[in-house]
Amino acid sequence: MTDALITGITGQDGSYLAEFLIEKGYKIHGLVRRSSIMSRPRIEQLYFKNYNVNTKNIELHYGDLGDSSSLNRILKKCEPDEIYNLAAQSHVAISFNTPEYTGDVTGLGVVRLLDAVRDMGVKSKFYQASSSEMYGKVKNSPQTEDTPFNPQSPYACAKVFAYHITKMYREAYNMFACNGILFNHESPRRGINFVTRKITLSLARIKMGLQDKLSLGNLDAKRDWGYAKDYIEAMWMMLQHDKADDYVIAMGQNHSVREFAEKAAKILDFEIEWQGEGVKEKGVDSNTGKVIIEVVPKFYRPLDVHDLLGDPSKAKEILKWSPKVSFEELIEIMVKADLESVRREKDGMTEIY
Ligand code: NAP
Ligand code: G4F
Repeated sequence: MTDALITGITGQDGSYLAEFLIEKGYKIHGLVRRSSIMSRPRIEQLYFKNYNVNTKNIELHYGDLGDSSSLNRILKKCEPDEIYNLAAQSHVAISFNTPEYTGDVTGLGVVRLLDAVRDMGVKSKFYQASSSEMYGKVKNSPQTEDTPFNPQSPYACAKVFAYHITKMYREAYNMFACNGILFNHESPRRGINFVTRKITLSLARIKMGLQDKLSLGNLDAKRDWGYAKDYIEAMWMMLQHDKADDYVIAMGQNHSVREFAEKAAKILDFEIEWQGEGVKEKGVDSNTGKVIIEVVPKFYRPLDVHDLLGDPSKAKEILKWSPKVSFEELIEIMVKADLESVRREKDGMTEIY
């Protein structure tokens, strides 16, 4: 049996990856942090279905990327064949409020883990969750594995450090370590303060009469958005290849926040007509004349990344990876899941997904 350690197992990607690897017959070790509420909605169902005192197909271990001692202890106990480092303070806007913490966990956390692997002499393959955010104010478009980085946030600076230290450990210590440079990927499990999920959940709540307006920041930012379930497969593919390398994972097309909101609204039978400019801009539902989208300055960032577009040719050619879910299908999956969860919320049932 192959043992995999997933840091960030309680997050969007970690939860999908754990399901994917269990299906493949892996034993999963998940690193989890202590929190005051014992709630891990994204992995609860998977855990209770697969945890058994005898087989223990899934085991959770307390630790933190800020704590080397926990990383050493977990590696010693699990001796994983594959490590997927997905844990991070992953919110770009919040990284401006917590720059030092973000640098510590998202940046230094990676060298803590890599060095624990080196110290233990464990022969683990290592995946680092690198990000398109590293390209920042882009130098070339579309972005490939060779495009220079130009980070625009504490989060992106931390990810650039993590990218280089992963590459450096690969070269210096002959470790099988890969960077997946993933462009934005979304799902019904996306955190509700990322823009896509904020849009689909808020519009579903407006539709069901539980909310008046959706408040957004920069409507013109463009992202190359794909489906998280397609992207976690690419992580696994990188570690199955015979040579460790770095790969861009993207759809190869981008869209604005404005376009995402319009398409999500249409699925719910709203027709958005934009009126005004800048912070005065509003999205009016032309069927009812009601303002359902407003621009609120607090959602602007001190620096934003305006236009990301990935070129996944290398992953397509070498790993034979390709995405299955289109941009339009992704929006539909998210809107339908949120409408369903809001209906349950309205009926007084707890949301489970
Ligand atoms: P996410 O939903 O925010 O999940 C982050 C995970 O990291 C959670 O499980 C969180 O645990 C854990 N974590 C945070 N701080 C930690 C710490 N100090 N020690 C241990 N665990 C910690 O993120 P995601 O969207 O799944 O993304 C996964 C990874 O890919 C992240 O590294 C992210 O930066 C990167 N990435 C994401 C995208 C994207 O579009 N989703 C694109 C490129 C790269 P709690 O549940 O306890 O908070
Ligand atoms: O959804 P976002 O917060 O994602 P962002 O900043 O692109 O970061 C995500 O993708 C990265 C990959 O490139 C990951 F590395 C990172 O961990 C994370 O998963 O914002 C997308 C865009 C931004 O330009 C933002 O300014 O949407 C704009 N936006 C407009 N209004 C908003 C809002 N973003 C958020 N979160 N909330 C708003 O109200």
